[in-house]
Order: sequence, then C-alpha cells, then structure tokens
Amino acid sequence: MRLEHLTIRNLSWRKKTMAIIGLMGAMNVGKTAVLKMFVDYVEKEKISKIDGGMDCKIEKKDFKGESEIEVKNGDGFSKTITPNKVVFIVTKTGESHTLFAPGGDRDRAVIRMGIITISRIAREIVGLFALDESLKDQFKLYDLIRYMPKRIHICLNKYDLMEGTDEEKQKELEEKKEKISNYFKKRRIIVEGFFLTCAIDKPNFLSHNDNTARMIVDLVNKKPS
Ligand SMILES: Nc1nc2c(ncn2[C@@H]2O[C@H](COP(=O)(O)OP(=O)(O)O)[C@@H](O)[C@H]2O)c(=O)[nH]1
Ligand SMILES: [Mg+2]
Repeated sequence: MRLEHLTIRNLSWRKKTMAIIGLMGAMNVGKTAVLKMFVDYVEKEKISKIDGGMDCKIEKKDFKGESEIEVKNGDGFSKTITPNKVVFIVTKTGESHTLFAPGGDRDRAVIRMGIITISRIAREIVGLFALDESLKDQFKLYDLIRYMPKRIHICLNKYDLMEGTDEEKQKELEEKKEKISNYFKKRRIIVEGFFLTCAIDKPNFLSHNDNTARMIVDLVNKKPS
C-alpha cells in the first residue's frame, strides 16, 4: 500500500480511542497521585491481577504540567499547571483510553481553563475528595464549572488518613457520601458511585491502592450512556 492510501480513516481504525476520563478535584486531593498509581499498576503488570483487571500498556504519559514548588523549610511539592495526561491501550482489544487530570487551583486562569475544557470533553468525570479535609472548601471548585455532565463518579481519596475506630470511620464516610450526593443533587448531577482509595503506596492499604486502578478499569469498561 502506498503511503497516500493510508488515510485518516485507516489510521483511526487501527487506533480506537474509546473512553476519555477526566479527574477533577481541589488542589492536593490526589489527582496526580491517582494517575501515577494507575501508571504504576500498568507498568508493573499489577493491573491484570486486580478484580476485573486486564492487560494494558501505557502509550503516553505526560506529567510535564507539574511545576515543582519549593517551600521555606526545604521540602518541595508539585502543583499541576497544565493537565496531566495518560493514554493506555487494552492489549486484547487494542482500544486506547485517555485519562486527564487538570490542576485544581481555581484562582489561576490557565488551570481553570483546563478544568472547564476537560469537563466538556470527558465521557466520564471523576470528582476526587480528600477524606482528611473539610468538604466545604473542596466543593468550591465545582461552583466554578458551569457546564457539568449529568453524572459524576466520586473518588474518596486519602482513606489512610482517616482516624478513629472502624465504626467511627464508617459513620463519617456515610455522612460525607450523603453531603456530596446532596451537593451534586442541587446541581442536578447524579452521583453514580463512590470509590474509596489510597493513592500512595502503603502496605496496610493495599486494597485501597488497588481501588485506584479498579476505578479506572470500571469506568473504561462502562458502556457509554
Ligand atoms: N496519605 C496520603 N497522601 C496522599 C494520597 N494521595 C495523594 N497524597 C499526597 O497528597 C499530596 C497531593 O497529591 P497530588 O496528587 O499532587 O494532588 P493534586 O493536587 O490533586 O494533583 C501529595 O503529597 C501526595 O503524595 C493518599 O491517598 N494518602
Ligand atoms: Mg496535580
């Protein structure tokens, strides 16, 4: 076949882009960490071992939008300026899926633009909340997005930082879920489900580590509605 016969259509047949998933959430809730953990699960082939998992490979990862920030005591952390992006391929089907995580700093125009764009193009949106911070401030980001999909999935992250007995944690989780559902209900957005995650490596929270990868697998396998 000559090169000119390689039309766009041929190329797009070979590379099927299926789901686009957007991760949203206030600054520091763990969006970048969730993406990085997902990449790690794929690269270390842990992804096929989790419940409902399958073999995948990373086609592209872009964390260039992270800007290192130096704080006074010498510790550094990074803040997402332009959206992080990961493209992965399901080995068996050849389907390619894209994950986006924009920054969460709603006071910066460039970051705000990333959030708004991704809320428009993503098929599935995940709203992340950190379980160790008050919900009130974390809702502010969503007040800013006028266009929101009709459905959202919620990731309750930093489960490892919850304190108290199992019973107390359970109670707090139920309260938070209700508050989050009610917040979105007021905006006529249906919360489709909750994922409980820990996005940093912690031996005692292995199943919550797995949940970060399971969440993505679940969402890409979901039939578009
Ligand atoms: N203990 C704990 N720390 C986390 C978790 N997820 C993220 N972090 C930490 O929280 C900070 C902010 O995470 P980051 O992914 O940059 O948040 P983003 O601003 O939403 O992208 C980083 O220091 C992460 O290591 C988690 O599940 N548990
Ligand atoms: Mg980030």
